[in-house]
Amino acid sequence: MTPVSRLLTIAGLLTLMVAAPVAGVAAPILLHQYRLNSSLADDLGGDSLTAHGGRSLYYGYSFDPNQGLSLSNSGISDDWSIAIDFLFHDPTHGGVGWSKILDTQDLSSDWGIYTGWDGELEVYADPNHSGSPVTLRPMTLSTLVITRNSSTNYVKAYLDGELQNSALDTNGGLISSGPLHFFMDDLLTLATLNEATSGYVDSIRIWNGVLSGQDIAQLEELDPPQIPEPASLLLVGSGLAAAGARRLRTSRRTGA
Ligand SMILES: [Ca+2]
Ligand SMILES: [Ca+2]
Repeated sequence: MTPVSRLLTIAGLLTLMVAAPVAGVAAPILLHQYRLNSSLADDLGGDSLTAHGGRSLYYGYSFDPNQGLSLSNSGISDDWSIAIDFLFHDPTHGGVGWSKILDTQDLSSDWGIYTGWDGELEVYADPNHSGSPVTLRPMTLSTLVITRNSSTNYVKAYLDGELQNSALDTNGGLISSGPLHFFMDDLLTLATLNEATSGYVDSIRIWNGVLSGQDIAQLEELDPPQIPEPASLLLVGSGLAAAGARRLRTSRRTGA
């Protein structure tokens, strides 16, 4: 067994642990897992992410507008799930525009997943879109999971395990053409708008199928809160602030 095939086997086992099949849809396989801890490498041996000007920190990746991450060959197409543990410094983008979280068409179209003017989560599918009833908190890590199901054409958005909103992607604007971009806008199609903002991403996971709501509710954060060794403090930078923000979120969820 080659190292690559062994890794794929590990990926298959991980899938069995977290993902049950949605009716009529093959069980999703975890294709890529990025912890982003001082590295852009894939835990499962796939392609590394490419950075576009941000900073790789001890616990994650910090970015200014349009300094996000990309993956040239994601291996997904019309059925997929993507989990992103991230924060925006200001999810409202100062009230002046949307901010793109996920682009599936090599920055060639406006379709994608965004935060909107009020900091809500926007599923901008083709030709429908919907905004979430809740808004993202500034400087607070959230676990966002997006799924696309080719049997229904629905794209669904879950925040911290709960379904928030969905939209019908009838014309396939959120089908992946291969490359994925995170936190980068399709500037070519909206040259007068800069639909991107600054933030921090803790981890990214990509499946080639549709996770169920039950799977997503049970999904654990990939990197639990960590306290750095004193010698590492200088390397942590804004990653430490992000860890603090995560603890705030945990407190809020438990009511503590
Ligand atoms: Ca755009
Ligand atoms: Ca991380």
